[in-house]
Amino acid sequence: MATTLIKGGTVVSATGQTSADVLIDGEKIVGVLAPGSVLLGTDLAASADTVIDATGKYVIPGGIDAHTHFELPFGGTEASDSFESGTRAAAWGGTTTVVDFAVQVAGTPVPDGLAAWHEKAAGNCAIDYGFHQIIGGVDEASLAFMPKLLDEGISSYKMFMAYPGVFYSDDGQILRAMQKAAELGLLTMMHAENGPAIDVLAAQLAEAGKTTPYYHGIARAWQMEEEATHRAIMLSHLTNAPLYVVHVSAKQAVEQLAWARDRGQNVFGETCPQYLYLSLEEQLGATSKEWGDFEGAKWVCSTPLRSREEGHQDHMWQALRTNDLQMVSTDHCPFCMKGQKELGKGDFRKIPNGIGSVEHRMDLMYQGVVTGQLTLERWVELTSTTPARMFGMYGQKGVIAPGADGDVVVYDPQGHTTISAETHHMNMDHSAWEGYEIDGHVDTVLSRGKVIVDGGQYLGSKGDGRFLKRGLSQYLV
Ligand code: DUC
Ligand code: ZN
Ligand code: ZN
Ligand code: ZN
Repeated sequence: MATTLIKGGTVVSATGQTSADVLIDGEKIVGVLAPGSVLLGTDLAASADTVIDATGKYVIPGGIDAHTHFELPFGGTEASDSFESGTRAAAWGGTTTVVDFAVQVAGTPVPDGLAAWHEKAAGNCAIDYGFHQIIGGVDEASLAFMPKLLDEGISSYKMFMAYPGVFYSDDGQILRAMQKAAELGLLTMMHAENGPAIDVLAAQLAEAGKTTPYYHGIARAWQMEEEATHRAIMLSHLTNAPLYVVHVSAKQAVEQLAWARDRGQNVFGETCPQYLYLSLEEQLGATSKEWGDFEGAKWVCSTPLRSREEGHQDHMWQALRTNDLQMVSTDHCPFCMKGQKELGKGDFRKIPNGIGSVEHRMDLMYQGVVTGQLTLERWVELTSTTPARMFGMYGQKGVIAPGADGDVVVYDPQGHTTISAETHHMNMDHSAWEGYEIDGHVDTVLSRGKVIVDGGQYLGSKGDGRFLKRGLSQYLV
């Protein structure tokens, strides 16, 4: 089998950094060695099939984005990245594993939804992928299928307290699913927003003629996120089901999570780059020549961008430092302005919700290191190691150690990128971060030992990525 030596770099893990060479044999890492090691009389640099010079660069475990929506049907259209384009864009950005959401909607069998997702993904992915299961209809049949999820390699499922009539579960349904999850060891993921109240607020705004994208963020008030987060926490407490709250954007929701964790509950939270960088005022309120006051549609997502004046963004960064939040995923759910977002011209309720950033998560979070808000180790922990542990992949993924998959990124701290829709690889006609200057650059990406991105070239192919069967969360005591 072909061997690769990544030499001269600084290997960064969640717990430290060290100068070391990384040896990969076939698909697996077989050694993390003192620089320039001669092993059993063999000069590794001379004998490896491929040598990658990482001098002056960081060598990190490939990123794991545990929240993507490729090809998701939503709001009368479908997320614009396919598994093929989305996973390839992820690879460009140093992400070597994604966990997407298979969708079951009320009244349909869960296994059908899961099978449909396998069909979309199989043979199309650039990198390894797993699934969470969305349960959009909690009933006897879906509850009966929950024990089978583990056999399918799916150890986490998601419910929605938002989107009545689409994915929504009421409290009784959530309680029943959580009781089952507690019994099985499944991790419950929650979209925590009070959907019924938000829909009333949104209708009132629309009736009052307040129809621009900005009002999406007003309707989805932080009180509705705090309240739902609290409710999910109490249902989790009652049922003893571990809880993972997705896309946290309100500082008050973080406070709820911190409160629950301080009480000893197994409650976790994820935020996304958009909630760290972007705001209600600057983005949802934006206007342009081309789109006028509809420009803000580019940034319509749920949970929504929050007010910078109210300090949500700073609080998210702080929560990442203090471990009140444990992970950063993207909630990558791209829609083009043309033909998709513009479905909501004249009524913000019809704008498909979502932002695409699967390609830029590693870069955007590295800026936290550049600005002194995160350590290098915390960067790796938030973007790779914790996702692996949280979702039952650690050992194989999320770490550079013998026995792990050869999913490795060589990251150049001297590099530079300007984010733009002109150059990104996602299937989107705009970027939520257009013009952002990024310090640092993904140079080389290996997926199970194969170099798939190198020096500005894509060397992988469709179908390189395999379905990843995950085990139980390794983050729980
Ligand atoms: N939020 C989004 O922004 N898009 C898809 C679903 C969701 O909850
Ligand atoms: Zn959601
Ligand atoms: Zn999502
Ligand atoms: Zn570079």
